[in-house]
Amino acid sequence: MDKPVARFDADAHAAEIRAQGFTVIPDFLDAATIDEVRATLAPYRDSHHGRNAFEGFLTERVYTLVARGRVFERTAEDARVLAVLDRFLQPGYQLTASQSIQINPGEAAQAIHVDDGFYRQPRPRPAISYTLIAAVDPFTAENGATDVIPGSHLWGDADAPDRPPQDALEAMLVPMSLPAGAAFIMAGTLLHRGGANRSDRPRLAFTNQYCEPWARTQEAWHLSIPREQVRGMSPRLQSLLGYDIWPPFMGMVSGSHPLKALEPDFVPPVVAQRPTS
Ligand SMILES: O=C(O)CCC(=O)C(=O)O
Repeated sequence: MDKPVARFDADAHAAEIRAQGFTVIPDFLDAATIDEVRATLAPYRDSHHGRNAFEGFLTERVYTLVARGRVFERTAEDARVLAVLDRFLQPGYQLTASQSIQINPGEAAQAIHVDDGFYRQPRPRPAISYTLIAAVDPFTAENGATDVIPGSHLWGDADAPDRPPQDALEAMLVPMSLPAGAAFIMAGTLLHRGGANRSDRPRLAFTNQYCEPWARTQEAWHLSIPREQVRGMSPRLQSLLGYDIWPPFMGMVSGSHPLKALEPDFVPPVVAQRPTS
């Protein structure tokens, strides 16, 4: 990250997403940033193991990653990523998820899925969310690289006549082999899965996901990140975390702009205006 945005061709990346459903940013994290990511995550080792096959019983996740250190604030508002997202999502789009994903040795492949399946709208349709996955360790076919099905973002619903049958999907998966520091952005409509880790080392990655400003976010940031901490974040990140309005007034707090709730002396109107008798 922190590469000059002027040399970054957001239109070319957007064209790749339109054509195949994903695009790679080869130099997303430099070596110093990778070190910072590892150091910031170190205290959370062994803190959250998957509780089901989807999270992955041998997979460790750190949720609310954006609030776990400055490096994750910076990566969540990386100018290159936002430039690509600007080509798809409406102004005021939100961060919907931010987590690290460490797939440990022996982990099985995840079920094939899409990331914007929460929004139960008929397909084919534009993606309602976009996912960035950054490779902190190199991604290989052996260690659990994300597997994707190129072009599947254009498919209809699971029962659409033009869609390959479920049992044909596995053969269509392509592992996203990436060097450490690379990242890819995919449409929320692209079929993919976390791969099986058949190596003897963990595969560390993190993901930031973004959704339309009118869509419900996966994480309720207003509850998971203390307001004192949000106050110290950049205005853009505050907006990504929902301290913003989808005009004319979606996201309001008792009739006011949600940024008002970040003022140090803010008292919720339901408290300030509570009748005394
Ligand atoms: O870790 C990965 O490569 C992908 C994980 C994933 O798709 C998910 O957890 O939804």
